[in-house]
Amino acid sequence: MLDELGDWRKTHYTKDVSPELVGQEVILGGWVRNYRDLGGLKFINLQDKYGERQITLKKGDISDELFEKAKLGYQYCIMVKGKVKTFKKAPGGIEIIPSDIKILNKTPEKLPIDMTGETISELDLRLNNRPLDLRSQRNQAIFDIRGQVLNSIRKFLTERDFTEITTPKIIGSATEGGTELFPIMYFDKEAFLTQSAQLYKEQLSGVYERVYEISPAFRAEKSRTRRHVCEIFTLDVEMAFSNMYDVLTVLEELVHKVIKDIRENQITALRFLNMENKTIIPEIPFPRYKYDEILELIENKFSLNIEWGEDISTEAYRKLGNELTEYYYITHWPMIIKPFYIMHSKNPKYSESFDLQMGWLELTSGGSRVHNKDHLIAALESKGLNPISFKSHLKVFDFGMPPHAGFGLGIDRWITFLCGLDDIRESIFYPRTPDRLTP
Ligand code: AMO
Repeated sequence: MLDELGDWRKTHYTKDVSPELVGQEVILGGWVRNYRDLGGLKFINLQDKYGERQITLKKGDISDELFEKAKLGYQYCIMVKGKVKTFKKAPGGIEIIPSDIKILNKTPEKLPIDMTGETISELDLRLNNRPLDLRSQRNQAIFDIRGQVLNSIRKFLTERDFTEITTPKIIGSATEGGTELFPIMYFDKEAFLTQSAQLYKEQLSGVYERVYEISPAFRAEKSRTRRHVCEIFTLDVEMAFSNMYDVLTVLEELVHKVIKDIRENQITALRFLNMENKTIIPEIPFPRYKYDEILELIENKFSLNIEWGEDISTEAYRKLGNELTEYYYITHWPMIIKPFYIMHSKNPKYSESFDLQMGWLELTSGGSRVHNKDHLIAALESKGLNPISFKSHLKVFDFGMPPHAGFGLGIDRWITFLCGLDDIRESIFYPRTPDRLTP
């Protein structure tokens, strides 16, 4: 028999149970992180979204009926009414002496994954049981940092006159002309899931000047690596009356501020993930290397040959990451490997584009955009794309489109790095990969 919620409501979260409350009655609710039955003494570690508190049941001090009832299992959902007491040996120096407990839901005796914190179950198994897995302290730390990053980004950009936008995720034709699109049925027509907010953010920079969006994008890449997923979460930024150099400055200041905020507000999470010493507020400006310089370095240092105009291989990036261990920019990529909307440099072989790297990992790409309609049509054609398919986008460039520039930052990749994770899937509540569509 399970108890009903009835008129019980939480009076506090575990984090709010402070020494000032000693002697007072509180109602807490959450899950049993740990349960120890020592005969005449039982300890419950009750966890909620913020942390945990110890509930102590001593035979004789509480009613026999309650002592008997408190036979609990890992992750039972319970509520506890009780008095706050100081107890040096308890975590946080406080314990709760219960007067009543409600068992709101039970769990099987054997849970599918380890919830004791003693071992970490295998990732796929954890992902199969994700809502349970997310209650682990490790995941609480990861998602506290993820929440902090999103909050800090919003605050930073709002303070700098950026407007938050939201743009369609169902689109009629390819955004970037790539092949990595998921087709869907849109009533009786074919449509696609968007691969990027690119074209819409550009359009809206012609209205609100400085815009950003934090949203999912869909990449039908069959890449089974520890840094690729099919549903990504990106920060898209676009700035009118600006070029690549303005964007480089905003982006490095944003990275600097977000990491400062993490250090200030998430030290417990960082400690839990063993990232306190590794999370260093980076100095700005970040070093800037041109694509040609990077190619030279790769060739001279690692004797790896990359043809001019080719993308940098994973092997080369890995080696580069041993050499350049901080945040840095790679700018002026060859025009031939950049999308149609990227502006060329003075020397048209090169583009006004950049990637932000953290060691070997690419976190961001961006650049100055083409804002002249005729040039944009020519750029589409040079990439083998049909301007007719981009008719509605091109029309916007008849209406006084300002020069603009921007970037897209992969939030999941950044969280993976900031939390020191081995696999990007750990940074996402419900990751989507070529092999995973549930839960
Ligand atoms: P890009 O395609 O480089 O640029 O994407 C931007 C950033 O998103 C992340 N990312 C991914 N993360 C995980 N799994 C994937 N499959 C994946 N694909 C991309 C990376 C990458 O740097 N429209 C441009 C941005 C711009 O120019 O504003 C774009 O989408 O961290």
